[in-house]
Amino acid sequence: MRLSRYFLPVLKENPSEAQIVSHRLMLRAGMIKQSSAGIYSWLPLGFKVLKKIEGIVHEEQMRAGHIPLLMPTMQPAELWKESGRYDDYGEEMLRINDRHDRDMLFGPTNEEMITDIFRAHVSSYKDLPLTLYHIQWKFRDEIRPRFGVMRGREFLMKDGYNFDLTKEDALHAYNRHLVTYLRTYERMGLQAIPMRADGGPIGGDYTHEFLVLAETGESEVFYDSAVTDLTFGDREIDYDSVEECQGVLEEFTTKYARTDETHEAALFDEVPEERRRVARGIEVGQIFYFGTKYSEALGATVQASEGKPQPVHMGSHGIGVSRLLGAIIEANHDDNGIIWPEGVTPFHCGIVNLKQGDEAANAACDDLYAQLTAAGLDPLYDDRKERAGGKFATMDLIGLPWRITVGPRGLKNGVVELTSRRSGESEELAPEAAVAKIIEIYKDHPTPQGF
Ligand code: 5CA
Repeated sequence: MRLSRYFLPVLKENPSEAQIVSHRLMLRAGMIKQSSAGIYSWLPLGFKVLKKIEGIVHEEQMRAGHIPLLMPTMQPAELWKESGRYDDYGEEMLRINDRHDRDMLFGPTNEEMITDIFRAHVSSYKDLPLTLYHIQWKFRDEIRPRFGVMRGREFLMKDGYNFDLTKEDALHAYNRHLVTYLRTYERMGLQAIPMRADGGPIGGDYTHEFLVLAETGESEVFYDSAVTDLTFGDREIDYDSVEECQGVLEEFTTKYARTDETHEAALFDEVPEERRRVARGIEVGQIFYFGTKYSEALGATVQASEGKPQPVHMGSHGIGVSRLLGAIIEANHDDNGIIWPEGVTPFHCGIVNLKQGDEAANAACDDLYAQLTAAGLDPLYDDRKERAGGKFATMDLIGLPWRITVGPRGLKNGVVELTSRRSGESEELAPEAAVAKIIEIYKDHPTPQGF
């Protein structure tokens, strides 16, 4: 993309309404525009990152054998009356009447609807295990929408639902989700720690939240600092193996790590004092096992090999897709702007032409652009007639992890400059060598093609 032809409405001033850094930077970098409280338009740069995050979530879900589908945002009230949650859900649910005066609602989550799909089409144990998921907009009429996309009213969520014959099978699905989540967040450059939590309006007493540590997080958390040493890394895992998934769950959840809802001071005191941490975190996902709560209420049963039909065991598993942008920025920024991890960056690399119009500089930039594009990468070429300082400031603000700077003086010596946004370090090298290095870097960060 050439910046002169792109739509990147960056703001020079700090927007006064933003209280936390990620919100401020998303507004300043021209990623989002508020439409009303807690509801945002996703401008091209924000949309691009959102799609990258979605892509990683899809890849990791499908890797584990989970099946994507798409349910509507609007739901009929009847389903929620069947489960009993229509009244329970309270004012967070946006209720709407259609022209025939039918009660509808904008879905805050989809347990009822997916159970309805299941009961309509599945009746044999042979169709199990089954995990279906979608990535769809949700609406929760939060009393205090704030911090930009972090606590929105309309927000994008991945929600997945497992259907299993037995509790044991459903717990395997739970563990499998935990593994997929660890991989997912690490690919986004995040450490998200699973912590024992509370079921809330979804239900169930067996649930973990995934928390990214950040001072601006809304949750208070208590943990053994040894959990922060754990990484999933690039290990291969057999998602069908009960032992392997259980092993990962034990590795990542045995040490003390809880949100304030489930915190137990006596247990926490057993952690060696120097490892006890009380901090704040951003909840970027939650997994639940709630057994037959919805299947019983809605009559989602399967016929086992013998005996009468029995309600299936279920769980649901959410990732805050749009919230993740805020969480990633909270964890990756400096005074000059965002620092995208390679896995989710909107463009792989910036190209800054220090002297737009100079024949040699223009030709070198065009060439770099062509080579990177031919390698399947997505560069952003700042081809505007602007001062170098302004171009650098924009690149730093929008946070592309790598920048190639091209100027007539360097070209005379056959070199361009390659700069890391994170370390600030630069090296001079031949244009082809810079391209080769960028290609090499992104080999380790396969990202779905962007928009
Ligand atoms: N049905 C279950 C799991 S599929 C569910 O709804 N879980 S949840 O309530 O925990 O939401 C899943 C994730 O969505 C949360 O972990 C959080 O990351 C994100 N989320 C929840 N509310 C908001 C909100 N108001 N704004 C942005 N993200 C949100």
